[in-house]
Amino acid sequence: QMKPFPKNFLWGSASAAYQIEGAYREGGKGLSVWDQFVRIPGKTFKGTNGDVAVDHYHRYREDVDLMAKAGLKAYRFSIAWTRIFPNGNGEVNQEGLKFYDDLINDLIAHQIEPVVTIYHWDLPQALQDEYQGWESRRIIADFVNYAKTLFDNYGDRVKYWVTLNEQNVFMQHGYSMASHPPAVTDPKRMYAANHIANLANASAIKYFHEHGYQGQIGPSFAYSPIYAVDAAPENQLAADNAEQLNSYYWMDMYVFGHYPTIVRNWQEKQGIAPEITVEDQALLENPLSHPDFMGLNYYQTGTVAKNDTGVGAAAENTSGKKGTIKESGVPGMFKNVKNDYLQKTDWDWNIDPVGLQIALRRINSRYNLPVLITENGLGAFDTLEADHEIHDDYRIHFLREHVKAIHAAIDDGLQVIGYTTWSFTDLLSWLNGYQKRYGFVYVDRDEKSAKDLARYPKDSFYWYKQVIASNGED
Ligand code: BGP
Repeated sequence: QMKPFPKNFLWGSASAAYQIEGAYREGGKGLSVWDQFVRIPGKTFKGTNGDVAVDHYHRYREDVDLMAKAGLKAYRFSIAWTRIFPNGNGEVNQEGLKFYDDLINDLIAHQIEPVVTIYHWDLPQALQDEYQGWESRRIIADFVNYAKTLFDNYGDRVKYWVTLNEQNVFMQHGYSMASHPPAVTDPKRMYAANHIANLANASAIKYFHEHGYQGQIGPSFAYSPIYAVDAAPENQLAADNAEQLNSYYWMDMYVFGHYPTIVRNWQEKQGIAPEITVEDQALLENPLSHPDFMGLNYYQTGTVAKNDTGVGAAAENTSGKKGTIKESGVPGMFKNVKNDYLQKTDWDWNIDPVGLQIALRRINSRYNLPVLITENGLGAFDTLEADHEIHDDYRIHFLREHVKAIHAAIDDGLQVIGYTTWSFTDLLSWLNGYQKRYGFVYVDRDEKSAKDLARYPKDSFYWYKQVIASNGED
């Protein structure tokens, strides 16, 4: 007999403002770095952007109705900073505040718990222009002021707050792979900006804890547990390098308030270590700055081998043509290799449900925090049949195996608060356009068949409804 899922388990789905809302110049919204970035030719798949996205801004009631039909207990969404503060700071935009106020009320009216992400990558362009965004310590006060505005306005109804979504991803893509704004390749700048993001994150959490708001707050981290390619000790060591560099570097800071020694040492040797002041240290080590839960975005695991040859960074597969990914790694530390035991998606992401159980175990044993799984899902090509059905058995299979892995972790005795899949409706994939679909609800963006962005529940929608109704027994 397995331990059951907790009674109040948050079964849900997730999204992010830029990927669903559209209405990029409506409601007094300011422009974000993404509004600008997508206009640079060649940056996204066929130049796709979120100007209209799936028009959730105008159709949120229809979307919330569908969530209620699926029986969702929770919905994770992000707030566009530029709707609240069009310039990142200064005057509050009442129309923006009202949009999320209405959305939150609508969710609550349908007994859906709002899980609110404060920052999901859409930095106000004004702050990038004014002081280079995350590269300036001035962002700390602006971020806290923005977060405080949300706590003050929605804190009576919102009990789960996510500070930063995937800091590791937006930093690495923005300052190392140059595939997200501000699209530079400079590890020194990356680690410096990342340190400032840590200070902003810690300051917002501390503010929340010090001011008596009810609820829980934490970051969402994109964690891909790492395997060694085999039992050779050098490869095992490389796996440890990768784990420290890719993941513990971020999660240790959130929870312990310091960076892992070996990464710090490695950075110092290359002259790319961020500057840490005595005040920073005090803030970061203050228990009030530490999260109440770890948000986990889990998609896949990685497998590595030693890297003496100096293989460096590579771009990711954004075409959906399987097998087009290039070799990559960090010279002297590890290189990413194929795992012969795992199948891959069309975008070359490893499919590994057991890896989710491993992720939950590693977070538990290193940090001993409850985990809210804030993202997990399968990006795939879907086919809309003539009768508007979508037979996504591959997605059902993928999610079912991951639900089993969560159940196994719960049976291990680990505390998992909820599971918000990526995503509820189809939405924009940052670099892969609209063809890479994740939703339970198909959104018809095909210009030939429909211009109206009609919503059609997929087979997985009805499957998930069952899972929720049976509290994970499926
Ligand atoms: C995460 C992001 C999401 C989402 C997801 C799927 O990194 O937090 O916003 O996009 O990945 O990724 P992709 O769209 O690249 O397939």
